[in-house]
Amino acid sequence: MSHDERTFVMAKPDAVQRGLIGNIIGRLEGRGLKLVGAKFMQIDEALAHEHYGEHEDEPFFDGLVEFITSGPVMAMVWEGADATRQVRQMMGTTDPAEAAPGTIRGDLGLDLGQNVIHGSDHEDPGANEREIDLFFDEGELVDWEKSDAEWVYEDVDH
Ligand code: IDP
Ligand code: MG
Repeated sequence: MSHDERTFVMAKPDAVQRGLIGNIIGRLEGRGLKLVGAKFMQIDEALAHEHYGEHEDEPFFDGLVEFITSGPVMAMVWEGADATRQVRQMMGTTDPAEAAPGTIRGDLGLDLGQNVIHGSDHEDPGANEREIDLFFDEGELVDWEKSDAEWVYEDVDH
């Protein structure tokens, strides 16, 4: 399996306000994933509508846009084997009240409307690349060799 799949991850405004950016980054780093882009930013209305366009007909859409634009977020791109699906597993289910202990939402949240983290949907092919393109210019992503790759992946030579 290739080790260079990229996925879009975001610490949502509640995570930023609650001082959980480091906790989230620490979990992803600890897993062996590689950070290749990061941007502390404020999402405006237009970007919120584009990012969550698939939900525009949902009753919760206006509240979702209000929440995601309510304060800064930490937008990130993480790389690794099966990264999109693996991050989704680490996030837990959408509703933190139902998310398994040990997952990010299951450990750090209680409320569906403020569920700490976004990660690209692995069941929506191309969502990861689409979201990365929406939030990052090519020049903002960093190609680099992480020196522990041989200790994360068995098929990388020591
Ligand atoms: P996901 O973030 O786990 O992929 P989605 O179904 O794509 O979940 O929904 C996007 C976001 O919309 C959720 O993370 C959550 O913040 C919000 N959301 C989803 N369903 C509801 C709901 O029923 N009430 C309020 N907010 C919701
Ligand atoms: Mg989703």
